[in-house]
Amino acid sequence: MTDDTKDFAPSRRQFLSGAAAAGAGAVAGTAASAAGPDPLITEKQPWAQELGAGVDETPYGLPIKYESDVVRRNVEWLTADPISSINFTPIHALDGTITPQGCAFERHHSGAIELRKEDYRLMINGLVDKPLIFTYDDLERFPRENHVYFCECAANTGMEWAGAQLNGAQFTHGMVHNMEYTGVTLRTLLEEAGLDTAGDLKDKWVYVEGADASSNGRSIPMEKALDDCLVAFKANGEALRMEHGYPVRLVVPGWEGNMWVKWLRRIEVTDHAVESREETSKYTDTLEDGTSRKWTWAMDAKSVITSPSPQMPIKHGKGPLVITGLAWTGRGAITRVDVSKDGGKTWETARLAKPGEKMALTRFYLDTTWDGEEMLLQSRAMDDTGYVQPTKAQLREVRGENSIYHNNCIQTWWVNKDGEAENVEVS
Ligand SMILES: Nc1nc2c(c(=O)[nH]1)N[C@H]1C(S)=C(S)[C@@H](COP(=O)(O)O)O[C@H]1N2
Ligand SMILES: [Mo]
Repeated sequence: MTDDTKDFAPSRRQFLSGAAAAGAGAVAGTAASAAGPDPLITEKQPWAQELGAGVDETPYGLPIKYESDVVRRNVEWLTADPISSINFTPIHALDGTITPQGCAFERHHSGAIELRKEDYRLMINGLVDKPLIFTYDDLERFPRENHVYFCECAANTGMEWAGAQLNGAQFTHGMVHNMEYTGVTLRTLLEEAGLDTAGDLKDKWVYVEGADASSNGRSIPMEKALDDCLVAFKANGEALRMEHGYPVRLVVPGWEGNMWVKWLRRIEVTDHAVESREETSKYTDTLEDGTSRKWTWAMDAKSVITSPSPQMPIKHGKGPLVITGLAWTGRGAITRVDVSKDGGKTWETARLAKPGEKMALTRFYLDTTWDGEEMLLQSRAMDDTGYVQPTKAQLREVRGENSIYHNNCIQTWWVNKDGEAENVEVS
């Protein structure tokens, strides 16, 4: 122990336990005595000698500049132009489950529009007794609910049908976000428009449209519309961002993102599915036998390891390692996630940060020790319907080689001895 460190010397008790633990390889820190003088400990740093920023400098805070790489990213070759396109949530760099709006993926068919609350109108028409038009202020006068839900684009992981394509969980799995929504139930508004929700609603549908040029019209069976759909105007406590549908979007828990109509302008009650572009030529799955499956609404159970992953290499060498990731299911709640280090030969059950919640992201951790050897990392989710996330081979048996959407297969990251990870496929 030098004079430099004397002010910061650990107590004898701390020193002993620290040293013992380090010897056993169980802690990730360095015993203070062994480290030698560390200027960050021993020397007074500039930030302790100067004044910081005043409270008037940042009326609305952004992430600190050192986190400037934690941003949405797009893949240029995916779409012809950025107006009808997609970008990806940096899930590799996030933790917990809530996605900040500022980095939650965007998917637009004709760009994000600026629509003032004053100019906002929502019409309910069709097979209702009392067609109605709501202003934004009107919506705020109905009883509100709060729910956390994930929203996943059906095209998430779609590129991977062709084999391992994109190097990063952000790009393979980042068309998903998870927010706490505040809104009025769709049931409340339909009842206000005179829909007899106790009557015969078999074969009834709602057709929902947005105010943007694409309109993104979708048909939703009445049973789902009355079950848990929300007409939402807040996300994570604040107004929706423009790109997520400000001022009002539809939330369709557990079902494919395309149905979550943004800038919601019209809800028509019908006695048939409209069979719009978005539910016929798009978002439909071609199967192994060449036929196309008509509707695939609920997103099946899925998971991905977010770290380590290609954008999150292991930097610390062997010893304690936290493997973490996200799991979700559109059919209920996640009950269990297993992690494999050997490409699916053996599995260990991960720890769920919290019990899985319905139609929301679940964070899992495997607190483990890395021996410094190569790993083929995989995660496998299970939900409360008993469903187990399939391998890519199992999915291909049903779906053939011609699929784009609804790829919920097990993802593999190959981690080399340097701790770098790469997207690979194991058979
Ligand atoms: N009005 C409108 N709603 C829309 C879209 C759109 O282009 N216009 N895109 C849909 C698609 S394909 C998805 S995956 C989700 C994405 O929601 P986000 O941009 O908030 O992530 O919005 C859906 N709702
Ligand atoms: Mo989508």
